Amino acid sequence: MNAPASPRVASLIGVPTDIGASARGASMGPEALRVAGLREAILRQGMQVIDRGNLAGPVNPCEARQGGYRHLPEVIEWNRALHDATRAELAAGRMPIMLGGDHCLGIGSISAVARHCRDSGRKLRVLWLDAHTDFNTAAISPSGNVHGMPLACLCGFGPQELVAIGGEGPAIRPEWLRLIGIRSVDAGEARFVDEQGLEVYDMRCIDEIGVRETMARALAGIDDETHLHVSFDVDFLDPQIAPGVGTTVQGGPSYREAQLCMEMIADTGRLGSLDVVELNPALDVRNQTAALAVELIESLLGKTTLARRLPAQRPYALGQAGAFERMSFISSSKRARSAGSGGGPSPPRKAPKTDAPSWS
Ligand SMILES: [Mn+2]
Repeated sequence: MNAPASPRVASLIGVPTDIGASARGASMGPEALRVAGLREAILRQGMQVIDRGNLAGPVNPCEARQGGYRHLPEVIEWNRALHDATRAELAAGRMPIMLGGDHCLGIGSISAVARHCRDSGRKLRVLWLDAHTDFNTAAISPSGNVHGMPLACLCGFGPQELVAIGGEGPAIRPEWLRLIGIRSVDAGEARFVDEQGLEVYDMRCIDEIGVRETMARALAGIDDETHLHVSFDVDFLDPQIAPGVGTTVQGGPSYREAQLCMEMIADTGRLGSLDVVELNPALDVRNQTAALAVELIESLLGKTTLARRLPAQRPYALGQAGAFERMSFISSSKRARSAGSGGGPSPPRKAPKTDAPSWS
């Protein structure tokens, strides 16, 4: 039995809070994404959009750490509201798109997605696009900010109210996670990531094998029974193209690398839910980071430059022949063209199917 593919109706859930962050301002993220044309971008991809407006919750009291956490009661309240809102959209067969807000909100959205998958017998794969691993606990976090802890909480390491937000026990298992774009990890956190065996594709990995191979590996094993959740922290992107975030880290994916990432995710046809978090309009320049996030979301939902004829099966059927071959053909014919400079037209050259890209 084939599970239905990606839902065709998206529900926008604004969560205007920076309760888990150090810098203020991510609370303005939902409106910045709307102003940048998110709804229109989704409509262009042939989907319907329901904008649920913004959830309500406590203000940010800007207090110091207490018992290991900053603002834990408020973090719990916001995440409970988001959990319930996300569940309702999933139950109605729609694709919840959470407009953050800081990344502590991944607890509410992903716990709801995990619960939905449990109840409907689906597998879950979570792609965590981020400069940071967000795998701190109160014991090892330097700051106590919960936006550095959501993955640990989801995997069972955190305060009970967050760990069990979606029912008893941890929401997810570490082996369902793929972390991509990582380039800033606290020392204790790095040890914990290693202990728990998280599958991390850091920037060095991307430098060495390229985005295409990285994504092929991160998406491997996804099938028709998989619900794919993308948690897109805008600080994943290089700060040169995305200055509007509170925790910029040099050396992130470029514009084209980020686009390829999104396009390859779209090609799976399995996207079921999405978070867009940590966009901070107070630090942005003329809303450019919001506009870029919207562009990338459009690619994630299937925008392509040309009509692509991909195999009916999952196109990046990861490891199978097909789309990768075609891409090799494109890149090798481009090389053939650029190599043919100088006198006269270059001889026609048919790229061999087996012409492998240079990084493989
Ligand atoms: Mn994050």
